[in-house]
Amino acid sequence: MADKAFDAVIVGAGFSGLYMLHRLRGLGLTARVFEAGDGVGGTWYWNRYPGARVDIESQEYSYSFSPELEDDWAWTERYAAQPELLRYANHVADRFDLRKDIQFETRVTSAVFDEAASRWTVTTDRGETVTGRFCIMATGCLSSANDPQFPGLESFQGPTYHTGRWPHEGVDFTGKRVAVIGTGSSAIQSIPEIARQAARLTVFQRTPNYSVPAHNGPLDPKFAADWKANRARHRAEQRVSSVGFIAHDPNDQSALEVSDEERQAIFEDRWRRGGFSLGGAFNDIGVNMEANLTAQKFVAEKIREIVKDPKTAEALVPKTYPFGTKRLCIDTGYYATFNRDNVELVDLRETPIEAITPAGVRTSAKEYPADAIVFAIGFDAMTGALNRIDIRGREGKALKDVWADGPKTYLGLMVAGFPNLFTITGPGSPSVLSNMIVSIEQHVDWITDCLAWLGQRQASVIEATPEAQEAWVAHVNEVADTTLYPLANSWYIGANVPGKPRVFMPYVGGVGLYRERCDAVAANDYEGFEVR
Ligand code: FAD
Ligand code: N01
Repeated sequence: MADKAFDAVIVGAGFSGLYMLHRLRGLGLTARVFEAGDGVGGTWYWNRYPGARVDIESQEYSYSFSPELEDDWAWTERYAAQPELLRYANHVADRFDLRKDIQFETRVTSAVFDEAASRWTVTTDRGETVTGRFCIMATGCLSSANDPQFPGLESFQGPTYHTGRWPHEGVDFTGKRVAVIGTGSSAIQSIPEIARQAARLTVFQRTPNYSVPAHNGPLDPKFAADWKANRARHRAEQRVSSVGFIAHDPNDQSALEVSDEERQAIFEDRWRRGGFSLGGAFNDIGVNMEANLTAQKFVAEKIREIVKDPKTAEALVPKTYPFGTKRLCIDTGYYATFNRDNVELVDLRETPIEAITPAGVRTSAKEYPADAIVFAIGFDAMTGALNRIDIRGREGKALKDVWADGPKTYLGLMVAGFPNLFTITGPGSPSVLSNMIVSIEQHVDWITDCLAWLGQRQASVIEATPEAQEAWVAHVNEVADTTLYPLANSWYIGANVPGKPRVFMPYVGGVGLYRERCDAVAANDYEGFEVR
């Protein structure tokens, strides 16, 4: 790869980077993609822990930009597992001949805007430097794993794993005593699988999560046929929906306007359907605490029904934040796993972890022996991957300094002071509150249209104005404050990373409304942006 000056440099080869590259090629632009991993797929490349799979039904969680691609790919399960998703990402890379512009095993360490040349200089950990007129961050919202910070960690004698950096060759826990720390989505998916294999599993829980059964299984051929026959309509529905997928099936009734029996029947129906449809049961669960309490109570009863030991069941019932204000977990047999003789739950609210010891995990009550430890402790979400790159805009200002009090963007797409730098699914966009593939496609399409428009006008620089950015940030906060989301200590608000500023990062306004807003900005000659 001799050419070192590109129209665009893209960082990341997950679903965002792959589609971005494809669209830029369509514009006739040159691009280089840098990817830290040695393959494509992003999330599905890194998160190879047992049980990893989508929480949105496979057809919905797939690209829509190419009918031919949709025609020649058939999902095997209702919720595709990580290996199938990784195969899909590789299939896309091959089908559109994307690999030749992707440089793997290369981490971008800095991106610096040269004001005189209006170009980004991008440096990698291999010591090479390239330039691009545009720099597009496809670095992912959940790609920088939180490093475990427990005292004594280095003394542990056995292997340790982070769910977000799982060994490619897999891990055999047969006959082993395993400790899992964390009870978020990654833990909830992996715990039932590890429990089946390990001799003994100890789960260390700091905060219980709401989890709903996936009812996963082989893809129903009737469902697949319906999807195919009505695909155009389903795709259109996704794009205008609030969350980017239709299985959510929002019911426009208040939880408080129906009788207790009717409410129970609606919840039961959605529990039977599985997945996120429970979140769509009523229109006020996310905004009205009284309505939310009905959902909290419903799930709590389910947990008490499933888990036989009352003390364990009680510990698994979330009590400190409203239902749905952390991303709902979608599981296969999670709660029932605690009925197994070889599984124990340790409630860290009662007995916190004091240290990792050479032989296991010590809480304030006792030491739990372990041969291996799995850290399912999540990610420095939304800003982590960006802040780990030294990104410098006008006057050499560093993005992490500009964001010291929390991220500020215009539409989640650009940052004032950082011309020609785009963030795919950046903070301030619906991203993690949605079916991310739908949000990714929308951002990539918007950026592509924007670059085409700049080309037509022979303009070379686009930059968010500080005023438009302030107004957008105010809007994002205003909308979040009308909901119950800010009441949870979630990663949406940065609460999971010690010292991270507490700012509600994603845009709660909904995928459809957000799309309208972005389209209106573009139609209005990129209102809120300065173009030269
Ligand atoms: P990623 O897939 O995270 O890809 C970003 C890539 O950028 C990575 O490969 C990374 O190595 C690379 N990168 C980052 N920084 C650098 C750098 N400095 N230099 C070079 N390369 C870099 N979303 C859903 O909508 N539904 C789901 O069911 C769902 N399940 C998920 C399950 C897990 C376990 C996780 C962690 C996330 C899940 N998500 C889900 C969110 C998921 O991240 C998105 O759906 C989607 O895959 C994001 O694609 P992306 O390309 O934007 O980012
Ligand atoms: O991470 P998390 P994740 N000591 O941050 C605990 C997507 N995803 O990797 O809640 C003890 O949710 C922490 O406790 P607390 C999805 O968007 C989707 O599971 O901070 N415990 C929590 O229990 C998801 O939301 C799927 O008190 C510590 C857990 O670790 C996002 O990725 C699957 C701790 C971390 O949970 C992140 O999920 C996987 C400490 N020091 C991921 N630090 C699907 O189902 C943290 N914890 C598709």
